[in-house]
Amino acid sequence: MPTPEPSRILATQQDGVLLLGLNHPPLNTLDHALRQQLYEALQAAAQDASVQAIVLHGAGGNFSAGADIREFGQPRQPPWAGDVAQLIEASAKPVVAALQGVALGGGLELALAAHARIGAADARLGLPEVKLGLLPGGGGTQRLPRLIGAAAALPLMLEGRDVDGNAAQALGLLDEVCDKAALLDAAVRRARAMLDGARPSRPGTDGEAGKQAGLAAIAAQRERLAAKPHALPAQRLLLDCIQAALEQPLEAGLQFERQAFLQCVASPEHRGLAHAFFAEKLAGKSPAGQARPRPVQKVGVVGGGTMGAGIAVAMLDAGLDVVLIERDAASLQAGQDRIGGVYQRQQDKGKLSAEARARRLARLSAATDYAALADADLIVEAVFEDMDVKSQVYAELDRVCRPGAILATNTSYLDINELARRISRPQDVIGLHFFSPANVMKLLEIVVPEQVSDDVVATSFALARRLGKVPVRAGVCDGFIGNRILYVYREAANYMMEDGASPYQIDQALERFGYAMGPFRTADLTGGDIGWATRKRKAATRPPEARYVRVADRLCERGWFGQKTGRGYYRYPERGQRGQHDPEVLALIDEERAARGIEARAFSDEDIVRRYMAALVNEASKVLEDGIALRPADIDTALVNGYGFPRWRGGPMKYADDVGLPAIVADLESYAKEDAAFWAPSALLRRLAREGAAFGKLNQPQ
Ligand code: 3H9
Repeated sequence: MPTPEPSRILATQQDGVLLLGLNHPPLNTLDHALRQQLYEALQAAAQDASVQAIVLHGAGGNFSAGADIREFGQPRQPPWAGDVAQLIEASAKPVVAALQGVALGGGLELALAAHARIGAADARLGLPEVKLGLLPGGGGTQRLPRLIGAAAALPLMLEGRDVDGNAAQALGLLDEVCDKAALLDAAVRRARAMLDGARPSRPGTDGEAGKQAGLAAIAAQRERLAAKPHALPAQRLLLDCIQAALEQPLEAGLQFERQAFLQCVASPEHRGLAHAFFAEKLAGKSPAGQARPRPVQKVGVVGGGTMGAGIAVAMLDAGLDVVLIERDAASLQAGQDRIGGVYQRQQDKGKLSAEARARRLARLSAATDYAALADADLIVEAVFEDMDVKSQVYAELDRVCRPGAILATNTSYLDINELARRISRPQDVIGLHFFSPANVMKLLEIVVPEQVSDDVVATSFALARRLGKVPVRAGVCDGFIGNRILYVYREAANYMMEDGASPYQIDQALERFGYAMGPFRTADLTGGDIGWATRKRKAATRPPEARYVRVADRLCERGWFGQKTGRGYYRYPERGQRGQHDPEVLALIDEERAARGIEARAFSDEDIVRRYMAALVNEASKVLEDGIALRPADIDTALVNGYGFPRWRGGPMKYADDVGLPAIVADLESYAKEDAAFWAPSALLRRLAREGAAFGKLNQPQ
């Protein structure tokens, strides 16, 4: 016989107070069974004479992470979270919500309907729906503005930000903050105190001044969104809902919210964002099975350049101790200054207090002698991208580091297998590929060489979580997942430029598609010199038959490296200004076309996007075939978090599934008539298209 599912609601009584514990571990998501059982428990409590008041809490450390996102793809059954919330609000017996762990989305909306809220100081309260292309649909858009005022409620919902217990109390979201261990007792006490009918008043939107402040905040946000090419429908609808909260009675506002919520659920933006959410969860699971992470507290960073300094800041921010190593005193000082500079800028912008900065810097030490790494648990090498230079660093690490220390490299494309083979402990070597600025960018490629031991992989995933990064496992090859794919779609952009599209048109087409910046604008930002050096280094090994567009080299020969030199593909007459089109660049491209006998042809914006995406998806599919990425979700996660792919589209593999793989194959086949070596569809892509399958299928366990 199948074991019956445990009850979603745990009910106990204390002093005439009924404690209803949400019991759907680990996060008490509000799936249908939980909503149904809670609804029934509340109805029963209303009838039960022994119950004088109710405390709603979460069993197992969390209140609730909100609606079960997986249910949004399926027909949903009542009672809705909003129905449960209304029952709570209408209860003649006082209801107190006791919040600990996470109280997010629909979870917080239940609490907003209660007659009082009490929470632990470290609880996380928020309405993050917008991050999933949704808006709060359980009454949150109506009750939060009424509780704390529309002007304060608006940014919380529009940014999907969460706040801790103390901040929530300051906002008026919590009536009381207390110790986690004392939470339930305090909630029972408060519920009993409310038995005489005294309920906290809701200051909320009372008064004309509050209403006008709210309307002004809404108008300002509307203007801001109107200027954004890709504001989400959920963001606009959210503002409409908050306005309804200011202008309409609660019941009408709730109905308005319900319609807006259903519109969001049906939007492609929601599907894309939900896909990105689950792709990240999948990518973030260590592929090393049950292997236990090694403990990490002291980290060495070798190299204090931009990358090394950013990595050091990321580690310090996560509470780790850092030893910075450089080859001489001057370089060491420069590295320390870079780290100090990052914190100084954060402090100047008001993002970091002087005390927090001092606490972080107190965990930083610096040395020119590798002996300082003798007791480090993990070392990240971030020196110049050259096998010999890195090998010398690794030889030193091999000599001084304690057995069991993890030796990580931040290389972007060198052969980590080769690096590992050159030392006596290849099992401890792994790639941790950070993206610049390393303390800001979310993506961390965890590059897994042949001989690495499982617990080193497990440690790297655990470290990524601690750093607040989004990890993706990658195999060893030139460029790993992201840079390997980037190289190919950048080439597609170069080909289109040489064949007739201007870099400005290409950028514009891709920005309209959803990239924050097109490829040529991005090249100007990152600086043309780095790519130029790489191309020169690789020139000898480039297949002679491969097409090679020389425009970037020609720009670099003139010293036009992009923003930092004031010229690149664009002109930058003033620092920080958006680039202007440059007729000299267009003339230079014309010269290149003439030299190659290419007659410029017209590309529509749609042609540009199709070619760019076909090149991207085709290389991504080869990355899968080669086992460099384990699943399409890993590619989606990498491209969204490290390469500016629009998150609301879910990722390139999700995009390919949405367009349909046969259409992508047909495009590739037509382009292959021009250049078969570059455009021929990968075997995997052909097979999936033939079978009528989608990449999404490969995300499920086979
Ligand atoms: C909403 O509430 C709409 C309402 O307004 C309207 C109602 C009508 N649903 O992240 P973790 C899974 S919208 C389904 O590793 P952590 C997650 O996939 C919702 N599944 O834990 C993973 O599964 P698996 C608004 C969910 O401790 C497992 O739980 N709420 C949901 O690092 C563990 O997750 C949100 O947007 C969910 N809501 O972080 C909150 N949440 O093990 C979204 C998690 O199979 N969630 N899972 O891979 C989060 O931000 C984080 O999960 C959280 C915990 C911070 C809560």
